[in-house]
Amino acid sequence: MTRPTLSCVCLALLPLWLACGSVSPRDPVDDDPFDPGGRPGGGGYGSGSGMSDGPPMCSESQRRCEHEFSYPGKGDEQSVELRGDFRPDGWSRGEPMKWEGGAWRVRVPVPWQAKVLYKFRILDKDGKEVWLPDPNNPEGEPDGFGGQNSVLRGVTCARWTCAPPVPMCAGPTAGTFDWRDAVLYFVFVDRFLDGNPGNNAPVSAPGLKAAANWQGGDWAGVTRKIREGYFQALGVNTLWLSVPMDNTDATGIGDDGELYTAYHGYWPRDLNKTERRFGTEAELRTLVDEAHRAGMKVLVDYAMNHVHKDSPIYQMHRADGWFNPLQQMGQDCICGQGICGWDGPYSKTCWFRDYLPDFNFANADARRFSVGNAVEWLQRIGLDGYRLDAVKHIELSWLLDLRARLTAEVEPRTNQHVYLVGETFSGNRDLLRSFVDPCRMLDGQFDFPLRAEVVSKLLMRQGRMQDLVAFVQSNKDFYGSGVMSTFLGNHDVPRVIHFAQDRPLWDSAWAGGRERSWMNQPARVSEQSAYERVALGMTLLMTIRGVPLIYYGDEIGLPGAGDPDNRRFMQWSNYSAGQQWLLERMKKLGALRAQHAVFRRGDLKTLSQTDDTWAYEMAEGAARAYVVLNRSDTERTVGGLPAAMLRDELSGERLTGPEVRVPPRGARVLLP
Ligand SMILES: [Ca+2]
Ligand SMILES: [Ca+2]
Ligand SMILES: [Ca+2]
Repeated sequence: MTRPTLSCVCLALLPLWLACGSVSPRDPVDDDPFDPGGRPGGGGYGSGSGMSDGPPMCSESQRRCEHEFSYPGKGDEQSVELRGDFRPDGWSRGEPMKWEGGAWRVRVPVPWQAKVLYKFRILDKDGKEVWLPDPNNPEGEPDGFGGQNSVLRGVTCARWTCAPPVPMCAGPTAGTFDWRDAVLYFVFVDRFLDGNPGNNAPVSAPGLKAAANWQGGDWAGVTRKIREGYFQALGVNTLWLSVPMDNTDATGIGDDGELYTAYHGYWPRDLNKTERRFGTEAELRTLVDEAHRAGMKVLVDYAMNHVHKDSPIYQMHRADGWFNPLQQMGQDCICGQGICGWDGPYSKTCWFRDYLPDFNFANADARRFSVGNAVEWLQRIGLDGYRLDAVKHIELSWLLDLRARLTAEVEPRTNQHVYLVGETFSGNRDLLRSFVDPCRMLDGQFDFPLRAEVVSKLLMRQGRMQDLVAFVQSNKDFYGSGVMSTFLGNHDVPRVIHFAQDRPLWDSAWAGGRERSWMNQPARVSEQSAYERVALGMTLLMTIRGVPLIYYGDEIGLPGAGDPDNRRFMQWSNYSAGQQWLLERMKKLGALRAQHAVFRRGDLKTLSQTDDTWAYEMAEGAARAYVVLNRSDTERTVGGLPAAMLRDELSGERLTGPEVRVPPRGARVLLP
């Protein structure tokens, strides 16, 4: 989608409180092909009620005055933006300015008689970025990074507008927790730690193999690891738990012809109950409370697309339009079969399997039920957000409704933006981006396209490093105000360690690896070099923006081919030297990211690149950090760094720029 520039021409034509104030700089309403037409509420200033002669009625705290900001400039700048606290997310999301009458200008509503801090973010004609205070405003104060913010004070006006009485979405960077700071760990509950053998209940069925059966992991086990500080030691501050809702006891044939149980959580049955094999609802609450006490957030997987056919909600509504019929266009419409492709016209109405009835969210009652169920779980358990499964297979209205209800009902009570991260398993960045809009839809998605680039260029050593550099440069602002989750592995792709072997087990980063899921399964990797390459990939993800995701076990290079072999039970002891080394390196990277905001929020700039090496700077305000990656199997000397003494946080060595040596398959994380 294109990003319309905010133009305030409309101010002359409409009453102020209906005009530009409600339009955010990248509001996609007009050109979003997925937009169903209505805004679900929240979202901005000035959705006030009708016109009158005088100013509208509202308390002073809600009054807003139009104020024109201007920056003299030269007129040859690529762009100039206003940044500041004139709006809750105004520091992270700028207001584009327009060149008019010899200056860059923009009019925005500012709070009545309040102090407003602001700055201009300028991209000059060469694309260089600078942040400057207002040269025409003598009043400023230190910005905490060695520079100055400009200060605007006490603006009042005769014709004010009113901030909406409805709660406003502040976005993922505002609130008590800035989601850019999140580091995520995916606990695949059934396979993590068995904290209570008393709730184990594997299914017995002829032909059912252990890898497809329940294996005993539970919430008590996760809680134990929170108490032991396992996640915190990795720098993890957010957990993603597999689906907690009751799942069926039945077995079903998977798309590979094998018999499966619902150990993964994606066959929900009673949407009002927790899964007994994972523990009681009280145990889930204990887990969340313990996580919160430890300063961690908790997301759970929510599978909204379908239920299992045993589900009471399906039994009640199988014939009244709540579910798409299995028969469509004269065939059983199973996703991926015949006319019912995973993409295309039936992608939202097809059934994943013939025992997984597909919700029809075009039906308002079905949608209200399902969105209400998601809101209810969030509030009842005290969750901080959702990982939303299979986003491209549901009607967009579901997502719009969920976000609107979270903004209106949940966030005002928690003063915390609810993080929604979606799964859209695709390399199509435009498709991924079409769902990313933190105040209307998703905060972010799992960055599958980035994963493919990192795995192929850093771990498999395909192509050239420059290809990865170009991709990351083009990707870093691609999703606008979205906060994407970056990752190397998850439960749908082969274990990352095998892509990093001296001879990778597959020749494409997109390989599913399922030909080895049930036979010829890979053993634990012995070569140290593979662990070093995984660490190299994680060094990149842990030193650039995004929410890095660690898939359980990847911190020790757990082996496994495609689904379900990539979901082996977690290994808690008897680490090999390579595993132990990787675990220690992951802790180091986690600590560095936690200590230095520049990695989480900074801007990336490439300093040098060759076929095998890459040096980049991360900068935020006055803070600087430098990262150098070497994917080759020989030591390399890499240039482009500052000619100064730098400390390598990974090795503890002191090095002097502008050139530094980097070990084979190694990295430097340098601080001044
Ligand atoms: Ca158990
Ligand atoms: Ca169950
Ligand atoms: Ca669907």
